[in-house]
Amino acid sequence: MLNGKLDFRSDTITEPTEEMREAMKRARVGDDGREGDPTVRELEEYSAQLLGKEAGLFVISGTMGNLVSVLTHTRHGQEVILERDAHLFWTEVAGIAAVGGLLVNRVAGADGIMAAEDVAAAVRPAKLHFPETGLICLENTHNMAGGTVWSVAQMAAVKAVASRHGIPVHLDGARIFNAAVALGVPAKDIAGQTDSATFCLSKGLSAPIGSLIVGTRTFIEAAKKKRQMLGGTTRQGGVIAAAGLVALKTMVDRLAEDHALARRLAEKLSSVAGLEVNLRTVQTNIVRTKVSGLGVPAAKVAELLAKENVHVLAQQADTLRWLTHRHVTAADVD
Ligand code: TLP
Repeated sequence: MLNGKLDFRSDTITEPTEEMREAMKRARVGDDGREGDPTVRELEEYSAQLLGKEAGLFVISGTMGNLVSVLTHTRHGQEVILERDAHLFWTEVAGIAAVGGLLVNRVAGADGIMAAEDVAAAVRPAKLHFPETGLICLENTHNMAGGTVWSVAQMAAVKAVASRHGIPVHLDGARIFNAAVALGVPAKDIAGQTDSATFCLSKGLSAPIGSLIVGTRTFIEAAKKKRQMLGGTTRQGGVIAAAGLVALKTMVDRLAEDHALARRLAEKLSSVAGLEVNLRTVQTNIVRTKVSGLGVPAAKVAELLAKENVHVLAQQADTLRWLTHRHVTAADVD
């Protein structure tokens, strides 16, 4: 329950903890566009170390993190391979096409997971008429597939294809810590399969603002320039980075509770007549329910539920999305 609402729309609605608010108040700051902000730098270094990369870069959102990363890896006119239902394709306002001049090549995955051979088949052969494949993007966990998790081995198989062709791989790891908790591995094992990764502080981890890009030092230096171009350099960013450090140090392990609650929710919803729940894809904190059996569009169902103080997202015409997070309890689910 948050502000009197049963709000399952997204984990992005989570509010900063008291410890985060205290850390924000006390944060040491500087001008991050000049000599640097010490707290932003600490967050960047901590993130890089956590994900096993050389360097990190603070950005305002996951959308900016993905765009900056894609721009840094590619050149205008190249093609990017991504999964058919990638967040980068559906819900990032075509930034990579509009700003990056990139063509997208969508590969259909099973529950959001692309098979390495399908990725290999999508790589463009060197031919006069073809664009060059400039990048492969993965998403772990996969939002539209219902929070599904790529195993480290599945990612490694795609990375092997990419390496064979000399193509870099970027990870949209907005919810990488949900994936790590679900797999029971450190997040660096997941990020270790890609050249760069973006992850969010402001989803299940409850920080108010912010995402990180991690990669090699050279990559991050180039990414800094793209971030500046997009107007993303902060000044006294330490005020928000301080909350991000608390998020990484105190909020990761508890994601297991969100996963258990999602399972409980999915099982209960699956017994409701007219709803169809694919329990196989309930692997982290996302539950998708098809409402076709109710004979009304998802948007209408969401509207009616809101009247009962249950807030959900109509993610597709026939599908509702429910997310569990820190402000949802077992009693709320029941
Ligand atoms: N996802 C949001 C919405 O789609 C707005 C949500 O509620 O799930 N990658 C993935 C996989 C994401 O789920 C999101 C946000 C982003 C990138 C973008 O992050 P932000 O919202 O910080 O720009």
